[in-house]
This record gives sequence, C-alpha cells and structure tokens, in this order.
Amino acid sequence: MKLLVTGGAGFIGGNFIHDTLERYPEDIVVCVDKLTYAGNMETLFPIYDNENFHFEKADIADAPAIKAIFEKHKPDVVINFAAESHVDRSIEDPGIFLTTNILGTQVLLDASREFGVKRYHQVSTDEVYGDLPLDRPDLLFTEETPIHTSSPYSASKAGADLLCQAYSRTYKMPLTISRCSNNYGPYHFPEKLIPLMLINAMQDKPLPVYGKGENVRDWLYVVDHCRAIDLIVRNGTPGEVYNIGGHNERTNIDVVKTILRQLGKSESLINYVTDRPGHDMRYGIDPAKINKELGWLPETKFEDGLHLTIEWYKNNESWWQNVLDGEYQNYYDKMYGDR
Ligand code: NAD
Ligand code: TDX
Repeated sequence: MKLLVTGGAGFIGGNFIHDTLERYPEDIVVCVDKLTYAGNMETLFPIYDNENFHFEKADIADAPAIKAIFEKHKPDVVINFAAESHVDRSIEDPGIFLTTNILGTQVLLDASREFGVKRYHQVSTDEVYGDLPLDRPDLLFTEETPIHTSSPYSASKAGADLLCQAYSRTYKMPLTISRCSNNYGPYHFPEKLIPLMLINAMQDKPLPVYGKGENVRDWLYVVDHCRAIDLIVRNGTPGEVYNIGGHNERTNIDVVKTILRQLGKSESLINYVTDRPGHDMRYGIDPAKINKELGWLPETKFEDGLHLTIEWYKNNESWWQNVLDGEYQNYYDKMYGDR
C-alpha cells in the first residue's frame, strides 16, 4: 500500500510514519510537509534512508504542487495530519489557520477525488466539540455531540471536518474522520503543555500555568493515537467519524505536578499566569464506537507514557535544543515575557 501522509515532520504525523514503516515494512510512505516552524526534518532522520520512505516539501494549500505530487506518487491512501495546531498562535494570528487547515484540506480532497484515492483520512480533533463543564463528569463527547467551537484553531479544524463530511456525502468519497483528545509523547513541539513544562522543569525555569490550572484535558499517548488511525484507515467504515480517547482526564495542575514529581523538582517552579482567552474548560472523549467496531483500546497508562516521554526528552536534548534555538525563542518571549 502507498500512503501519502501530510504533516509527517510534525509530532503525530512523525510518530505515525515511524510506526507504520516499522509495522508494515512492505508499505511505501510519501511524506508531504511544508516544514513550518513546527515541522522538523530531525524527526524523520531515523527513517530517512529507508527506501520505502519519500519526502516532498510542499504546502497542502498549493493546488498545483499537490497535484504534481499525486501525479508522481499515485497514492492509494491519503492521511491528512498537516495543520497549524496551536490554539495560542491561532488567537494571535488566525489567518494562516484558515488557509492551511481549511483550504489545504480542500486541495487534498480535490486531488484525492481526481486521482481516485481509495481512502482519505482526516485527522480532526476533539476541540471541534467545544468544551464540557467541570461539574458534570458524567458528560462526554460522542460522535453525535454538536460541533461548537471556541478558538480560531478549533473553528478552522471544524471547517475542515465539515468539508470532509460534505465531500463524503456529495461526491461519495471513501473518507473517514477521527477526532482525538490531547496527545503527548516523543517529538512533541515544546510550545504545548507537557513538553513545555518538562523542558522548563529540567532547566529549573518557571512553569507558566494558565489561570488556576483547573482546566481538564483527556491525555493519550501518541502511539495509541497512531494505532487507532491505522485501524480506521485499514478497517474503518467509509463515511464514519471515530472518536479517539483513553478516559484519562486530568487537570492541568495535576499534570504539571506529576511531571515535577517524576523529575524530582520542586513545586515552587509553578507560576500561575494570565489565562488563555476563551479557554476551553474540559475535554472528555467517549471512545465506545472505535472500541466496539474496531476493537481499539489504548495500551499505555498515563504514568508509564509520561515516564517514556520524560526519558525521551532527557535522551534527545539536541532535538529540542535545536528547536529552542530557532524562531521559537521569539514566540516564547512574546507569549510569556510579561504575562
Ligand atoms: P504539529 O504542529 O506538531 O505538526 C504539524 C505539521 O504540519 C508540521 O510538520 C508542519 O510543518 C506541517 N504543516 C503545517 N502547515 C502545513 C502546510 N500548509 N502544508 C504542509 N504541511 C504543513 O501538529 P500535531 O500535534 O502533530 O498535530 C497533527 C494533527 O493532529 C493536526 O491536524 C492536529 O489538528 C491534530 N490533532 C492534534 C492533537 C494533539 O494533541 N497534538 C490532538 C488531536 C488532533
Ligand atoms: O503554557 C501553557 N500553560 C497552560 O496552562 C500552555 C501552552 C498550555 N496550558 C494549558 C492550556 C490547556 O488547558 O494546558 C492545556 C493544554 O494546552 P495545549 O498543550 O496548548 O493543548 P490544547 O489547547 O488542549 O490543544 C491540544 O489538544 C487538541 C493540541 O494543541 C491541539 O492541536 C489538539 O487539537
């Protein structure tokens, strides 16, 4: 099978490519990535010499470039991970989120239609459902929960998600969508909560917790997410949406304290800062459908996954040091300088 994977130089796409080439050595993977600030070729170095791996630098919103790549590689399957993915950046500058996340998805859908791709998979997010109240732990997002977004990021992901559903219905495209909760693990860009906190803690820098740290996220180890996508692409029903999550809800402050405990660092590093505007209170996924239909279950417990993640960041300091040395430093100073 030939898979065209967009956004493979990023966190989840990169993990997905590593996992796919390891588990399906006969498959061919073509990675398409624009290499934005979040894309890092170092993430792909371990498989760069694999003869079944190909890399194409391109913007998914650039229709002629994408068409040429489809013509050259003729993929059987397209999996779209490419996106502007950080909520805080979308609040600062929404435009690029609409271009990449919505128009880029449209370009990929059109190319997939034109070239008769057998399966298009859209990596959506649980953020399309908005948020849940803290005082109703019985409520969870199901695939029937109405789309209701909070940030420019989640609105752009919802736009892409709805466009996929429209293409599925109107053009009968063989297409699936997954909506996953928060991921963590190796190669996670350090602007996101877990890598940011653990890298700061390792360097004895303050840990900027938004508001009171009471917001709840439903954490899933990235490889468990990749395995779920793999199952959906190979065995899922076209036209269907699948939620992915591991019933692992935690407040941010609990996550931060767990990181400090595992690193043996003091809680005095915690620094409560101004809250994120429009901050979603709680995400909680009901994964019953993917469990029942495809037999998927998460395999990694949070404490184990966090331990693996911390060990990876300890052993791969050059990966994150190179990231911190780049454009990211300007972003960090702007976001946290006098917050
Ligand atoms: P990421 O920011 O780490 O990586 C995104 C990748 O996409 C980067 O390699 C970047 O260079 C590339 N990219 C960005 N714009 C592009 C463009 N116009 N053309 C081609 N490539 C482009 O993101 P991630 O955390 O790995 O997220 C991957 C996908 O999963 C996204 O669609 C995101 O919305 C979704 N998702 C993420 C999470 C999470 O917790 N991280 C949870 C649910 C869903
Ligand atoms: O410095 C911080 N301090 C803080 O308290 C940062 C960066 C975050 N937070 C809080 C905000 C959130 O409540 O931590 C929580 C997690 O924040 P992020 O890591 O930015 O993730 P989130 O906003 O929940 O979105 C993530 O999950 C859904 C991904 O970034 C999205 O791409 C995905 O769709």
